[in-house]
Amino acid sequence: MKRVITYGTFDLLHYGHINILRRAKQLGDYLIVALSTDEFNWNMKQKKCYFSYEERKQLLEAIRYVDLVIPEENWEQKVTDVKEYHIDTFVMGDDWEGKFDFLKEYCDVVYLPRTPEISTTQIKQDLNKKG
Ligand code: C2G
Repeated sequence: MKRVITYGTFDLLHYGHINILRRAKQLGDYLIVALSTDEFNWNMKQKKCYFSYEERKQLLEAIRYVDLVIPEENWEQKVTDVKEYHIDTFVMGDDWEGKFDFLKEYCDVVYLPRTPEISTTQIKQDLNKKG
């Protein structure tokens, strides 16, 4: 069984996220999503999430491509995660191109094209415009 992992905040879940989760799952048989906790988002990514970790976890667990959701609590856990979960392939959107190549020592590393026209920032801007 080929095991795939990907990481992210997935706040205001949108079809760009679904696109990468679908393609990540196509690379194996079992997809783990390491979901950034509220603390990690705020302390390390300066991201204030609209939905809490539990709410974002619930959303991700409802997606057919996702088999397991685990917490992402820090930048350093990826090597441990890859070993602990016997990961064959690490996947991220290509906005992270090259940033996680150190994992090539432990598993395949795949950067997939982002869905260009959608982002949480864009959604928030459009909603503000519509008033
Ligand atoms: N993504 C995408 N297309 C978009 C938006 C996002 O393919 N239009 C992808 C991103 O490239 C990423 C995943 O969806 O692979 C999750 O995106 P974010 O929630 O923005 O994740 P990020 O904040 O980049 O956190 O340790 C890694 C970090 O946790 C990644």
